[in-house]
Amino acid sequence: MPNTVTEKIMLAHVAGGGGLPPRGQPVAISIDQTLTQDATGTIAYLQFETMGLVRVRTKLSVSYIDHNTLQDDYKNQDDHRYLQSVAAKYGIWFSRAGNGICHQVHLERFGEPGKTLLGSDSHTPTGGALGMLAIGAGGLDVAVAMAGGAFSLLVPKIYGVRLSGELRGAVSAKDLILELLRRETVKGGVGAVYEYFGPGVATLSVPQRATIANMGAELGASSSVFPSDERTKAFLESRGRGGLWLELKADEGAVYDRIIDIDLSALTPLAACPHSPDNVKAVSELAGLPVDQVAIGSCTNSSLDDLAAVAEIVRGKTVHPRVSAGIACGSRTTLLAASKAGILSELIRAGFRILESACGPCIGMGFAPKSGAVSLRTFNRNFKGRSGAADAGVYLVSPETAAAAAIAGVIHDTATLELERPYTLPFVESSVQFADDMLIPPLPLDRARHVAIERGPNIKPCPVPQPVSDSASLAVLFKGADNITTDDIMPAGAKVLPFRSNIPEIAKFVFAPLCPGFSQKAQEAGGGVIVGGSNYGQGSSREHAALAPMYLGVKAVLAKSFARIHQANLINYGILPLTFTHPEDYQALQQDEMIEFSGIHQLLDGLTGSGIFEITNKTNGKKIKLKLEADGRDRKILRAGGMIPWLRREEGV
Ligand code: MIC
Ligand code: SF4
Repeated sequence: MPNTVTEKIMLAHVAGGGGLPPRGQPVAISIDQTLTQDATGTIAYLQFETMGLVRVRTKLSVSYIDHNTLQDDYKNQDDHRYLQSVAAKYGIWFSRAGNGICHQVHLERFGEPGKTLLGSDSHTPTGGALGMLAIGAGGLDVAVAMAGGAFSLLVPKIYGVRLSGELRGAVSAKDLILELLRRETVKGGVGAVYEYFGPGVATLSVPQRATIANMGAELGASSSVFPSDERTKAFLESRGRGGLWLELKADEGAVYDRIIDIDLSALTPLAACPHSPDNVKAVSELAGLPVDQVAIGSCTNSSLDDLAAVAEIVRGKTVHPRVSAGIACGSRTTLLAASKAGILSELIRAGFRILESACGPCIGMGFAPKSGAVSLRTFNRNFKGRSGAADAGVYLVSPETAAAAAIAGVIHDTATLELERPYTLPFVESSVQFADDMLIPPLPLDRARHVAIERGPNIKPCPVPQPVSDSASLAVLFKGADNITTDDIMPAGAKVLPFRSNIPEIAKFVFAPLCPGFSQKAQEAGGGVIVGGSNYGQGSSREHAALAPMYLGVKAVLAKSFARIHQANLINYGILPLTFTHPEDYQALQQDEMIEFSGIHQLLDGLTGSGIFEITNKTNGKKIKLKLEADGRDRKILRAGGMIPWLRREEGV
């Protein structure tokens, strides 16, 4: 039977062997590699520690420091030391602060065609650029994978993206993914993998593919996958890893659930306007809009190719006086290569502020724009307030569009720019050298055993959920609209991120942007439920968006639909994910109303039932039909009170 690349990789990883179930059915796959970063890693490793192993059981696990690098007191550095000691003790590679953004470094240094990668970060699918099946998940799922457990998911639908033609002038890979976001929206990819094929694929370099695979996360997709071809081989060879290459392409006649055609030659420069990555407009429509800030970098657009494009556009010119421009290289390897190729000096000369190789402004860690700013960023998310300025308007654009605006001081129609690809790339590529000095390899077991874990005072044990009770009377603590992000539920930024290892403290910020006082209200009410619209929990993989509400007593989320990673996180922390079977019930149910649940245990024990049950709105006596979004395994996890109590019961962990 002909297979897609995604199916080939999944088939080779079905836990316990056997065939791949039909699309939409549950499957467990073995995980070759894991990655964590410092903002999600502390909880992941605190959970891993409770599993009592002496070493990770994956082929490769890497712990990156890239998010919490703004160290305005001891907390973040304490987290870094904790992570470094955990890595040393359990056989994990450690990427020190300054070495770069996890996805960029992983692509350059560890990515491998045909392998599975599970990462506690939603942009883990960046690895799909190399023909891997790379999936983002909550930290607890990654901890389980590090302990040798399989990863459970529903076999995804596969959307084939057939590329033809070639990118022209200043049009870049970013414009391709923005075009897809324009067509598909932020929920278009839920339950699916986007797999790229067709003659246009060979025209895209691995860094360009990485931009596309990275931002596939914004489509709500489980992953994005490219074939592994001659371009993949060339990339791996340029990084001294050519021996890992293997060819991977879809079989003739492979079945896609849908085919989306994109002619690369017909694309034009695009921008995602405030405050959603799918609010896409043509750059030509925005031309002339004054710009206050330009930020280049993030795991989406910080390759050498991207920096070379920027240098080409700003060569001999100066950043406009109205614009504050900053650049953060994706990795130290890239930064060194950019320096060697003269790209960095051109950027410094033009007036760019050089930020460290880390997530930085992408997650509100410094370089916040001015109030009411128009900020052009080459990043992947422009949710309201994420930049650190609540009233700033963030536009997501390509490095080419960002660079042109930095010089002009207004959005410039990049379609009119005369640019010859591939810029200075042949020279740049040949000058790439590995900068491995900031990567610490795993210690041998005999030395690892003696490592003591360093635990700063801000690192608190992870709270464990209480098993769901059979019946309850609960208040609707908050009702939100469609597309509530995990940034809305559990904001990030320089003030909040240092509490990622301290749940009681971080819980004080739950829903802070949308519902100030939520935390106190939830605790005073003795817990309750949250009501959301469709695609509830889109965006970041942060399990804190489930863990902190759980700590505050949230027992269920009632929504029109859920984003995949967040739904799994809710289950892992014992919170019921429930969908409305009638959309009008969502409209009718109001904040602060009381609802009555009963028969929950029977529902969870009925492992194969439809999951449909009724609750009563106590305020008006109305019945509401809900569906529990959980398969047999998930129901067992919920019945046990979450993943950790379930693992203890099942595996004696
Ligand atoms: C993000 O881009 O939102 C983050 C910060 O990288 C998150 C992870 C986190 O919240 O720590 C993600 O994408 O999963
Ligand atoms: Fe870091 Fe931003 Fe990428 Fe998240 S999206 S990993 S914050 S650079």
